[in-house]
Order: sequence, then structure tokens, then C-alpha cells
Amino acid sequence: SSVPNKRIGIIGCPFSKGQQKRGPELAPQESLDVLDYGDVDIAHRKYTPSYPRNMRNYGQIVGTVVNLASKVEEILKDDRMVVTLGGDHSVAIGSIGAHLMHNKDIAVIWVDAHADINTSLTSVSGNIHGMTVAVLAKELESYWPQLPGMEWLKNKLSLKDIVYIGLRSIDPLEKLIMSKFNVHAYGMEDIDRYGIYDIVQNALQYVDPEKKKSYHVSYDIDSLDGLEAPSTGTRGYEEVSISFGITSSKLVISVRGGLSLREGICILEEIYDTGRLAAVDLVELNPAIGSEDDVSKTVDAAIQILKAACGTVRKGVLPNDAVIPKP
Ligand code: 6HN
Ligand code: MN
Ligand code: MN
Ligand code: MN
Repeated sequence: SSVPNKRIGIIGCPFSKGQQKRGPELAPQESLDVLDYGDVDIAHRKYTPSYPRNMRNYGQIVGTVVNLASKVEEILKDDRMVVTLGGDHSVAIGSIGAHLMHNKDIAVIWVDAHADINTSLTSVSGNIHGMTVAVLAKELESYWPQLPGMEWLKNKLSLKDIVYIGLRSIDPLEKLIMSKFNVHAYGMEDIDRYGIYDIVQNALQYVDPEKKKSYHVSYDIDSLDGLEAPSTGTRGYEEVSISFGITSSKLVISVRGGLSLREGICILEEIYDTGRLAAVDLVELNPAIGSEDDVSKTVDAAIQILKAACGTVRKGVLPNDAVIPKP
């Protein structure tokens, strides 16, 4: 069995402006302080006078992802696997953007309840964490207005080079985009049908048939079921209409039925096993949501996922040069 890769660079991006709840920015301090390249500088000022419509906190986000991208590039140049601790999912603009600058031939495995493929023109919320994939996508360039400050993002991601695992909450226009560009996606129902192990093998076969790409796993903790990872801002929210007699109203519910922690671990174990995992984002962990127990449960889940990404073998690894002690 494989020995964990010791060459890992961890970078904290305590940034939460891609959504509207306070909290994800606390995760880097509270939990996974292993091999540390420090935290990225968060841009606070407004970056540009021509602020694009329907993109909340655009100025801070564009400034922050640029800072993150240069750190991520530095870690990749040091020949380490990069672990980016978010922060909300908009940080993946920086980490994936940097991975693309370092190596054009990447494959993204996006593990999430959501597809995060809204443009500023399709998004209902205006939250940029729901637009990350669309910002990165080559095929969607003509669907965006001018995005000032994103010019550094020269190597875009082809939608052929991304595969989703774990979807369970997609907006109608996201579905339209995915179907128009034939984006490969495995929803929870596919996992029910085939099991997570086969899904991961199929996903990798689809996105990297020649087995030569550099893998980037963008792991949104809300892919896990709310029972496994309660401290996150968007556990697959859904709007439903209910009616009682003559009154009807809209209600926002949290979409149950996400991945088990074991399924999450399995995804990372299998991808680690390929020997080509180069970068992992762990995002949307929000320590400001839920009780103390909820937070520690969620942090524990994130740690197990990251340990799998770093090559931990659950059934153990033989130590070198060890003997069983005798009396
Ligand atoms: N995430 N599709 C919704 C939106 O606001 O665009 C939800 C996005 C969630 C984003 O969890 O990273
Ligand atoms: Mn996400
Ligand atoms: Mn999500
Ligand atoms: Mn394995």
C-alpha cells in the first residue's frame, strides 16, 4: 500500500465574500494546521470602478483570488500537492486558475451538492461562490460581461475537463448550461445506483481517458449529508411551494440526502491512488453555523477527507524497520 505523500503545502484562504453568511473565513485558524504556507491576504478595498452587475463583493473576491493564485502557483512550483482551505467556493477561482497557469492539462473533479455554474446573468442570488465554474469555463466566455481584474485567467478550463460528483441541488438555468455543453455529472441518484467506487472510476475514465492529467479536486463540504457536516452555509437549499387551502407560500428547505462521510473519503482515496492528485480545495466549512458539536463534527469530517487526500490508508500502513516488541 502507498505511503502518504509528505510534500504537501497548505494554504488558508479565510474568505467568505462569495456568499452572505459570516464564518467560512474562520476555518483555517480553527482546524487543519498541518504544513502551513500561511493565509492569503484578503483584499478589502473595492478593486474596480466598473463593478459587474449581480456579483456581490466582486472587488474583494477578484483581489483575493489573485493573491491566492500566486501562492498556489508557488506551492506547485515547489513540487508539493496544494491544499487550499477555504473560505467559500469562490476561492477555487484562484486555486484552479493557478493550477491552469502551472499546467494546462488538468482535470477538475468537483464534489458538491451544487454545480456552481451560474453566470452573473443566470444567478438568482448574486453570490459568486455559485459562479466559480462559469468564471473558469472557456466555453462560457461569451456569456459573461467584461470581468475587470480577471485578465490573469488566460488559460481557461474546458468544460470537457471537469466532472461533477454528488450533485443534488441545481438551478434550472445551470441545468440548461450543463446540458448545452454536455457537462459530465454524477448526481446522488447515480451514486445510489452504481456505488461510489464505480462512480469515481468512471468519472476519472471520462475526464482523463489517457491517464496523464494533473488532478484538482474541489471539495465543497456541503456535498456531505447535513447529518455528517452540519456547519456549512448552503446544504443544498431548495425553494418549494406549499399551499394550504387558499394560501400558498414559498419555503426554503435544506436538501437532505447528501454523501456519507465514507463516500467522501472513498472519492479522495481513489483519486490519491492514481498518483496524480496535485491540488485539493476544501471549502464552505463555516464554523459560525451550528452548535459547538456541529462545528467539531464538520471539522472532523473535513480532516478525514483531507487525510484521505494525503494518502492515509484506513486499514493501516506497514511501518519501516519495526519489530513487534517481546518481553
Ligand atoms: N456553493 N445555485 C445557488 C446559487 O446561489 O447560485 C447555490 C450556490 C451554492 C454555492 O455551495 O458553493
Ligand atoms: Mn460549491
Ligand atoms: Mn455547494
Ligand atoms: Mn484504493
